[in-house]
Amino acid sequence: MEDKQRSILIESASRFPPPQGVKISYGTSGFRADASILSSTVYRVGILTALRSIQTQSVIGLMITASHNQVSDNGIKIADPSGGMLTQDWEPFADSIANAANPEDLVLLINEFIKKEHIPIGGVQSAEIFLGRDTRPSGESLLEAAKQGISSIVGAIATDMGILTTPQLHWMVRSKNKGTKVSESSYFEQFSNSFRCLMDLIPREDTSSSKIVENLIVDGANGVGGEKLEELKKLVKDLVIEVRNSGKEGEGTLNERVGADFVQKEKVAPLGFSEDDAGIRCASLDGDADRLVYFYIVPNSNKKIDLVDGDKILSLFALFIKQQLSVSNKDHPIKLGVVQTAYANGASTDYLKNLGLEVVFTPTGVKYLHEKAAEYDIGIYFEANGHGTILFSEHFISWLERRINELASTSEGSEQHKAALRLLAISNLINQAVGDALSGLLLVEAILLYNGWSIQRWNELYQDLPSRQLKVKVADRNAVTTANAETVVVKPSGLQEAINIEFAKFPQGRSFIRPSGTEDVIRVYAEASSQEAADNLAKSVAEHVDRFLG
Ligand code: G16
Repeated sequence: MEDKQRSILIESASRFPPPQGVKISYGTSGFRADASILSSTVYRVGILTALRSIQTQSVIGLMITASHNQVSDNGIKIADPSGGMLTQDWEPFADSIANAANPEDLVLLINEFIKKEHIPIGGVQSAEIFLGRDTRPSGESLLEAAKQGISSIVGAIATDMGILTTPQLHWMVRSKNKGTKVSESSYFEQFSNSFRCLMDLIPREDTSSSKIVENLIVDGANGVGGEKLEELKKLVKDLVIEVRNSGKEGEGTLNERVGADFVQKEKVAPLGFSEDDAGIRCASLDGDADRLVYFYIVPNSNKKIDLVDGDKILSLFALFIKQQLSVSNKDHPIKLGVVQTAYANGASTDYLKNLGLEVVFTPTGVKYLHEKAAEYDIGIYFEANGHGTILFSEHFISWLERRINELASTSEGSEQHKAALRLLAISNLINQAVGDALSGLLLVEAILLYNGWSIQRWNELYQDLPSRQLKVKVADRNAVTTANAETVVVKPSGLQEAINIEFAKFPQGRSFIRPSGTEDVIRVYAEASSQEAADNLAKSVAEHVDRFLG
């Protein structure tokens, strides 16, 4: 590293001292902590993104968000050139620089890394980083720290894209690197146009179906998603969407008893919804709008909800795609795969397998699911918490385009031709960079309309096994290590045996634990044949966690 570059780094790093006595770790989707201790981490991630941009000669994204966490937290997600999450190979470097004790140590680590990775810094190389942030009050000052980190690498520039959802930023990074125009309005245009395109391929008699004419009500978690959905809905005339908890003055606090994480984990209606909404199709976004779940309030039930989670969204998508594939193509072998995690309800996995689909499992975190889904011609991944998308391989899209041309000349307007066009429309409607609640919502709505289904009909695809999730606060969550896609505890020894004894007591019992990668807790999941049994199983497993680690 040249002297000039070294002294710029030493000088700027001295303005962002790391917090004392705290170890910061790269978690499920980046760094996350109380916002008050994050400036040095954000500054250092700014440096990392500049190095990644130089190495790949592509635009990289840096998003300031703590997604579903409470408003006082913040965090960083990083988008790689493809628009996906930062390559896992760089996570150890991210961890080590985040924890370097002083500017000299930091420069030493950077120097070692650029040598190992052959990253030519300090010269003529340029780098560009797109910055985005959600609506958290701490976002503005943290963004400034990111800019300072980026500008401390010679030749790197930061482009502030403003307040965005996380998937918008990922989409912008992907689009820019593919050479297409990038702005927020081009994002809205792409998704609203693709939605219209899919709607035009829905048989007329079905669109006039009276089964789902009622409005859709969306809980925006008092975050950035509600605001963006208000924009998008102006371009999507076929849908009547009412946005609540959109984060406007007086509407409530970000993620506080609202949002997809709250609705999915607690299985209760968010604030702002009442018995008057019973039976109506409702959806919930999380704080940075990369998760989507649906629900409806059961009439006369004291606001009890039936949750239609990520597993059911996955099932709806998988069923529709499978149907369209079988109509559009009889002979060409297409590799269609489904990716889930241990949180997937056992009933959803059975349903998907019964459809004849290949179902594979990865640990929690879109970085794992996305990577696995990319191995298929069409890979559909969803976490039960509502984070997911559908990936179409370039190879498959080329084949599909050829097929559409062929059908256009032999049987234009036939059902076969339309089914192939529908698949192409889906590939443009569903965000290919990362799970996106807004694009996912448009696809759900189009499929429901196509099928003429109410949310209740959709929910009947299969019946969820009752489940319960709990959090346990422990002294050191990193004391737990797991294997087999997080279904088995390896450490501390003896804990898995204790869990096995518990779930053997309950019919259809299943339970696992894992350290959260976004909060300082151990998560417990349990499912069983009745709600009472699932609750009891979760409780006794939580007690074991507390006994081993409390
Ligand atoms: C992030 C990841 C998700 C993952 C979730 C789990 O979500 O992007 O893939 O499911 O964390 O969190 P934990 O490790 O705490 O269970 P988000 O929406 O918070 O960014």
